[in-house]
Amino acid sequence: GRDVKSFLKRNWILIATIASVLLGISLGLLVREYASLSQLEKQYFGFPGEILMRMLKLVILPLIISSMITGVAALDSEVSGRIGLRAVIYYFSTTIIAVILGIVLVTTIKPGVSQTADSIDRAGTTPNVTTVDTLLDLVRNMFPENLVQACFQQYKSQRKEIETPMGNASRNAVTITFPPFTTVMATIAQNLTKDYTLVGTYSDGINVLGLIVFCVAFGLVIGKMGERGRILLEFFDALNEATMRLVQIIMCYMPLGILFLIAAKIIEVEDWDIFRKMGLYMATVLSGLAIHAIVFLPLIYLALVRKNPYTFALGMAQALVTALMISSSSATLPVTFRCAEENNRIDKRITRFVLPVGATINMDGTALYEAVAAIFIAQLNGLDLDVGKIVTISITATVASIGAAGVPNAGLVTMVIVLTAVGLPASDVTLIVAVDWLIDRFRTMINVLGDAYGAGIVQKLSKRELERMDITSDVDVANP
Ligand code: DAS
Repeated sequence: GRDVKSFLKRNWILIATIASVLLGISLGLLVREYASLSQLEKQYFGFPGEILMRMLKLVILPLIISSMITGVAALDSEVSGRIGLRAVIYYFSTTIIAVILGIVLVTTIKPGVSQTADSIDRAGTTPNVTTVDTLLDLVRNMFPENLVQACFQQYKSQRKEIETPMGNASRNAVTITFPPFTTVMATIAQNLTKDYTLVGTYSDGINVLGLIVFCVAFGLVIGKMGERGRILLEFFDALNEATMRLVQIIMCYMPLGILFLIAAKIIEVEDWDIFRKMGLYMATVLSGLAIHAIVFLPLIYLALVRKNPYTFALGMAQALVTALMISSSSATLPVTFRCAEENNRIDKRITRFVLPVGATINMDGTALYEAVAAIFIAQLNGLDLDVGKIVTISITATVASIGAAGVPNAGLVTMVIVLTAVGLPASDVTLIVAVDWLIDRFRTMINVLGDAYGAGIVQKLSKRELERMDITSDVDVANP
């Protein structure tokens, strides 16, 4: 009756999106079966999907700037320090849990033992990345030389200018890039494009971490400027509201965009029998992600927030489906904001502060995947890992997931760091490239889910501070 109508009114975008995923998959299979499209026609097919990616990419910059600045300024520095600390502790502990879960599964299921490395046809060639350079770049990019560079990190590493051929898939990519890995991704793209088009255009990648560092500093400063600061705050708050209205419009277009995005992907994939060879490896990663999402994250949420974790996850459904379709936590961020604030009623002073940071450094799905894939490759090489190597993998998988950008295939890129840390040939990353386009979707979904639970948990743990601020603050900027 009436409540069905109101349910449909509230959730029509989610229902339409899920329907369009199913439609897109069947459309893609039909086209594969009955129509042989030229390479160019395949690209045209994906065009509506490319427009969706561009729309989401477009709003990221105003969204991160306005949410981070107002989010930090709305909290006084001591409170934001405490909230930030809670968020970082949550990120670190859930990532460690995900890594341990991955290691337990891959050493139990042993997907790489029954095969050898040469039983799997490799895609592409070895990326040449050094950990030291990456780490140095990581620190350098936290302090961009100017705001323009912070926002539009022209694709060049401090070491050398690398030209990046634009792959077909790169047109669908999100260019929210974490430059050190831009460097690495471009290196890989340079080597892999002939067999495996690595997504990611670099001309206007946004250095998200540099932007976040700037916005936190800027937010803290204007938070202390009294009346004059308030004018700026009102501006950025209005910017945030305008951006979120834009997001609402983009979400109306989403079902159509997603339909063609997934259909084009289905059409584009050539090698399907790779799934047979990599079946056990994929089952290990996917079951790890499922257990983390269905057991561990909900348990932590239930223990700390004392509310039904699955109702919370249901509220995030639109963001989870989006992450599954576009493999990018950063580009899903606008939807993550809307679901967290509208459906799960999380306080804007929390979401604006923790969601952008979470989307950049909190990647449970990626960490689990890095651990599983590294040990899978060790098994393929007949290398049995002692405890020391397992511990090294746990640490580097955690670091690699923090360093990975919220862009497609970032986790594949940072895999090189984990492999080289345990003496495995970096070239073995090419053993898992062929199925990464599918695994990436699922780990991105778990990354987003982990960020969302994090916002809910940090809000609960910060209840006292928020209530005290509500009593004291006259005009509450973040939640008008
Ligand atoms: N696709 C990345 C993300 O957006 C995750 C990954 O590549 O591991 O979170």
